[in-house]
Amino acid sequence: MINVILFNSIAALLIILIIVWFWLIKSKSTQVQVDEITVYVKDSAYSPNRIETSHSKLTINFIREDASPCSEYVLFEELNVHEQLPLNKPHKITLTNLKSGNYRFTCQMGMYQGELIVTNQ
Ligand SMILES: [Cu+2]
Repeated sequence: MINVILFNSIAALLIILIIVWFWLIKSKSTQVQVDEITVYVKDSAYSPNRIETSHSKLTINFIREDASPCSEYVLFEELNVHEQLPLNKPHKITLTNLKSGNYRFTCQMGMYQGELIVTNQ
């Protein structure tokens, strides 16, 4: 009897862990199937802040709703991209020749943080 209860408890716990794990993974990253994605700059963060793509060319449509001067520029340091984001107006940045790797994108002072993950090889 005690074994049955123990077994059921472990089974229930495993199911909860699996659900939480998938839910957490899903909420963190956005897998891009098309070659364009919209990223909101608001509430002191990029949303989504983790973008995964298998493309070598990707257009990111930044929509900055955060008036903080801190969010005015977005930098992709490794890709040599440094662009000004207008307030409340979409601004597209097209990245080309993307190679497999992880690329960080940040505001000027690095308070806003995002990551672009390219897996095209
Ligand atoms: Cu900043």
